[in-house]
Amino acid sequence: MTSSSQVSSIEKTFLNGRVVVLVGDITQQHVSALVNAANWTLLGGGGVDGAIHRVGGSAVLHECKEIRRTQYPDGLPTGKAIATTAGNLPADYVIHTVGPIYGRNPEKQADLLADCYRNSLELAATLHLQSVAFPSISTGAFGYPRDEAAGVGSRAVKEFLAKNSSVAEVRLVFFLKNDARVFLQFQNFE
Ligand code: AR6
Repeated sequence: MTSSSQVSSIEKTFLNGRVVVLVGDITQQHVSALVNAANWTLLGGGGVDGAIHRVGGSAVLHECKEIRRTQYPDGLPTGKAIATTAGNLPADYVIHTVGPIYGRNPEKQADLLADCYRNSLELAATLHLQSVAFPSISTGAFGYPRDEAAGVGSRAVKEFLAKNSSVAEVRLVFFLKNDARVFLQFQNFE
């Protein structure tokens, strides 16, 4: 039985259905890859990160630790993306990316947020993945205003899809209906 909080409601689609905006829980999305709004440690945290590790289980954390040890001993830089197993999540992979903390580097924060979307999608394409679900990166603990993040994120997704034909669906998942509403007001898809 699915509880009402687990039901995803589609709010709108763009780009001939390749972009789907919905209200739901990122950990309930049946897709090739879920994107995690991680931090540089890759060792978990609150918000999306906490939920993904909680549902994904120890396999996700184990791979994150291995990636830290072998590839990023100093942590994953902001804007970069790496992939791990999805453990018990209903996806094949988790793509972990680190969004910018709003206000810390004002001249670069929009580019860094765009990098998160671009690099996650490029990694998904390299892995031959069909569908990718994103949370609204940086708009929780990292404080990025939802209106600004909507413009930056949607532009980056649109630019990627214009030059890529292998990723069939990008899902943009918002926890609250009002967050999706703000996104739809400020998106750059149309
Ligand atoms: N499904 C979909 N969206 C969610 C969920 C969920 N289960 N939970 C929260 N959101 P945040 P950030 C929304 O804080 O701002 C962590 O501690 C939430 O409403 O998860 O990039 C990490 O370890 C918000 O709009 O990510 C980092 O230290 C959005 O997801 C730091 O927080 C992102 O909120 C990253 O902060």
